[in-house]
Amino acid sequence: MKKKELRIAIIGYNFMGKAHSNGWLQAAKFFDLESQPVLQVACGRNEKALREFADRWGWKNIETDWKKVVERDDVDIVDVSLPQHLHAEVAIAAAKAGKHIFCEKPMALNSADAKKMLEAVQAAGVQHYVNHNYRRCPAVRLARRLIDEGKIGRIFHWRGAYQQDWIVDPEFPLTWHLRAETAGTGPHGDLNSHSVDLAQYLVGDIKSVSCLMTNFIKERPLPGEGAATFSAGTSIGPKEKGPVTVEDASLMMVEFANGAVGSFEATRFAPGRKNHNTFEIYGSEGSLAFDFERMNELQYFSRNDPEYAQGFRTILATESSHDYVANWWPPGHIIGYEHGFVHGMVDFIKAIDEKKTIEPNFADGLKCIQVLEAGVASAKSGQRVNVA
Ligand code: SOE
Repeated sequence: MKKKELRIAIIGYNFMGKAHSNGWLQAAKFFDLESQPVLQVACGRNEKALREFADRWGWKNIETDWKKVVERDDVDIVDVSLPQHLHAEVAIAAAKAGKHIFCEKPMALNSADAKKMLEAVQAAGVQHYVNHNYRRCPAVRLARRLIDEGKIGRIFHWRGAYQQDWIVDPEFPLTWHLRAETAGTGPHGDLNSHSVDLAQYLVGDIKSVSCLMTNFIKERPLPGEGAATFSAGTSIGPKEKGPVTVEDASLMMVEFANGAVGSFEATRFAPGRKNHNTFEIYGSEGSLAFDFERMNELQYFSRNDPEYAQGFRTILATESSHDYVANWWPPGHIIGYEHGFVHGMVDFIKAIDEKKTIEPNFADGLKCIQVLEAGVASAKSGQRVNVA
């Protein structure tokens, strides 16, 4: 029997465009889905680059005007793979046109936009998702399972650090990531948004924030044509420079509603740290530690092991009893970065088919933005700030 189709329009075709295209394609190949995702239309401004992208990934049509795309009758899902300053306008228009929305992170530039996005999807009754892909690593899901089973007990501490090194070179150009009008903030929004999402998922809501931000490189060369993508490397722009208007590092301390305390460190100035998204959780019964650069593993310490045998153990989360794994490879045949995206797409399609809520959705995304915004306010005022 021919499956029902869910036709996707992707807006944006750079790094995330690739990761998302692959995700939609793999989802239907490895997982049993009621509906068949169809790569219906790809949208972007540069027609030549868009055509190449669409041909490579198998998008059936191309369109250079996103406003036309969200209105199309042959589209069910709008995949917002754009920089964050464009999320609100596109997502709200897509919701008004009755489309389900798969949105890249961070959800929006600020909580006012995030609220409008949430209201729009609620009014339209469509599915909505913020793509915090790290939540969908089997090892992270295992962390949540151990917490839910009481193995960690009462949580005392969250310690998150998300470090990269791709802008250490002062000649790295002033791409959109480094300008407040397009990125909002620097690693605080780009990286801490992931860490805050993970902390919300594993520990709970955050009540108050103290934050310190700093900027190491005040000016950078203006980017040349085509420099708008995330990549390590040196400047390809002319000698002219412009001001960096986002922070280069953000350090936050938080209090969770359940009484736990936490710290978050986000930087792109940590040489050798490529995508070092890490967390540690310490509780009354045990501890957990995760490092995305070893994403198939979870470190677990149990105070309930006999004392003579206590120590951190490394669990390779590749058994079929670990979330998502049964659909991939046999134990020990590890998975990678792209799988978090595939799992997001699988759960999103299931949420549409089964009319169930998926998390993190726009309500979770709004909470995350509110925490980040409290961080910005705290860094400005030098005071601890309560989360709205
Ligand atoms: C760049 O810092 C980046 O691509 C982030 O934007 C992603 O969210 C993160 O997963 C990897 O690094």
